[in-house]
Amino acid sequence: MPRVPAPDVAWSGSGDLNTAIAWVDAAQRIVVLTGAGVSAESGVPTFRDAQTGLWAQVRPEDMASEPGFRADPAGVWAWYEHRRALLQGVQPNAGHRALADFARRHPGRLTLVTQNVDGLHQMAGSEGVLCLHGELRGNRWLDDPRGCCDMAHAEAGAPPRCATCGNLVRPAVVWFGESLPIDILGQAEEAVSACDLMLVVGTAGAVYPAAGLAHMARRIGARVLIVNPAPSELDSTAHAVLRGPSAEVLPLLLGRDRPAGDTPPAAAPR
Ligand code: BJW
Repeated sequence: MPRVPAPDVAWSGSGDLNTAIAWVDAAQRIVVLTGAGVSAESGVPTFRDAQTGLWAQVRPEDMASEPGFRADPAGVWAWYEHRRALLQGVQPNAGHRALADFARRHPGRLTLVTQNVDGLHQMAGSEGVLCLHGELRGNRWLDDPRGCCDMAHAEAGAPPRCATCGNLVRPAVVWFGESLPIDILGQAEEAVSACDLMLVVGTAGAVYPAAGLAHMARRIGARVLIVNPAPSELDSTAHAVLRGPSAEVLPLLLGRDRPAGDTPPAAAPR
């Protein structure tokens, strides 16, 4: 029986890509936690990659916090408008498609939890995506809306505001120091608590509580497998790391590019 040809990915841990494929095949409930790296091959910048990452250009406390927005609403709004413009025309890549395709072929087996705000998983056809950090294209009121806050008035170079009370419109993303949407985080934790395999893909694993989901998976006895071309803060939590770009690794791992009729070897015992 032919084994899956070794891609340009390195495996750290005992086994190889075929072992990881066997883990996927054996798993009844899989949770996938994705981060910015999943969209890197679509041309969306990550946050922490040296030089190309967003945090190499701006300070997170200035651009991704409520105090930062209150201090300079126009500057922060302009940065988000710029990022929204960059998303125009961006398409999902083979990694996003492999996840959506797997979920379609295996209903109920995969829960997709993302830190990404770019909407590319949804564009690829993934349903029920649990968006921990909100959505870049959405807006909401900065302060709890009053009776007058029903329509926002836009002025050039400034975020829209309520003409009566001045309440500002802000991006519907989760900034540092803000709580994640409690229902979404709860659903993610519930899925993790019932999973037997967690894939952690394209995240530096530096931001909590999202990264804590991987620790939780490990604690409850699930296998934890990382897909990332570079080291992440979660590597020591994982059973194995596949070192490679997700648009190449995910199709191999999740079946899209696997040779028909190939049977991976049985999973190694945990
Ligand atoms: C590839 C690739 C390829 C490249 N293929 N891979 C516990 C301990 C310590 C701190 C805390 C803690 N609990 C809470 C905190 C505080 C804070 C936090 O985590 N701080 C740490 C940074 C120290 N967390 C919070 O504040 C959170 N809220 C919270 O905890 O609320 C409770 C609370 C309330 C009140 C007071 C106190 C607590 C909120 C976090 C919100 C994060 N928001 C952002 C911005 C979103 C909006 C926007 O887009 O502007 O979310 S920050 C940014 O980081 C964004 C991301 O979703 C998030 C994670 O980044 P990600 O996805 O990992 O990207 P990168 O760039 O870091 O990594 C990319 C990876 O891809 C790399 O590993 C590459 O190698 C890899 N890669 N090419 C595959 N082709």
